[in-house]
Amino acid sequence: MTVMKKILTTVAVAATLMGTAAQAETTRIALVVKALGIGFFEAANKGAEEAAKELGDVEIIYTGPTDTTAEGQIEVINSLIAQGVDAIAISANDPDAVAPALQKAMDRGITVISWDSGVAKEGRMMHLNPSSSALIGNTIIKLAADHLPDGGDVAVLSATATSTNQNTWIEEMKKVMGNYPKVNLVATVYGDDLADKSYREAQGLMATYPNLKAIIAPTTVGILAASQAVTDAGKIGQINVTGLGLPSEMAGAVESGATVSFAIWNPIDLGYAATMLSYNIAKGAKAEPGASIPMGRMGEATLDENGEAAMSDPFTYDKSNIEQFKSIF
Ligand code: RAM
Repeated sequence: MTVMKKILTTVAVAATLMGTAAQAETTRIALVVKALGIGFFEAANKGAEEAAKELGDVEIIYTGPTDTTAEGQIEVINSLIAQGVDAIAISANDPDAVAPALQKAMDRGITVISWDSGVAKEGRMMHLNPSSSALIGNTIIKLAADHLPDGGDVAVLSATATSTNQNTWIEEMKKVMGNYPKVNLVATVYGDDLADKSYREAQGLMATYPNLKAIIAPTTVGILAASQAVTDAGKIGQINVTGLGLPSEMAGAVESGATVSFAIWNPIDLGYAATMLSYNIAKGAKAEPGASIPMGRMGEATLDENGEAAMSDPFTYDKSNIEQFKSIF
């Protein structure tokens, strides 16, 4: 090798090393969502970007499959492992199916947490619930029952049948149905967090249960589609659509009366908190029962015996406040 070539090679090697060093300083956190194109997760991503800006040395990789399947998420996880990200924060389409891929990620030293929709204990270091699951379950049935003084038939329009968060909330809701003896739960159907499938499922409910008085959709995609289906069927005032929605997406339904009221926590705060937790665990915070892990302006997450924590309480929106919130999330 000539002297010149040697110098050039040395420079190239040094540059590569420097490049690696510069890259290593940035913590890459992947926010894996149930599917792309869902407003709720886009709002959470805003919060993740806010946290990244505050932390300064963080890059957010916002990613997910095109539909709400575990298979799609497994592909995404495998590609993130190949990229060598520092942390994965996932809202899971199935608590068990994604666990082996996430275990592989943890074996490679990647920090893994779940948020919004949980992963089985062995597939993550901690899980961040938006709020107490019991409180959410109580809230969704109360929202329906409060407007049914004489009781009547209600049905649930959920996301996917394997979605951890919706299944937990529905279970919690069923535990307190006894408090509403005149309210009958006639069916639970699944719109898979797809607008068109949710719309058709809402139409199916109206056709099958002519006395239906309320549709409870504990999903932002489902509630929006159901309010549209009720509106198109000319059933505003007859069937109240409620559950969990985004003020920005539900303002029209509240105005028309298709939805009297609905609830949600702040999805921006949730994405922010999940990012802060991922970062702090990646930097050495121990995610173990009893631990309190800081989440920036959201305070601290204190982990219970299952390694779960809750962020804050849901808030109810109706005609009195929707205008104020519809431009925020
Ligand atoms: C949808 C998703 C998400 C859920 C919200 C309420 O956006 O299913 O997981 O938390 O609804």
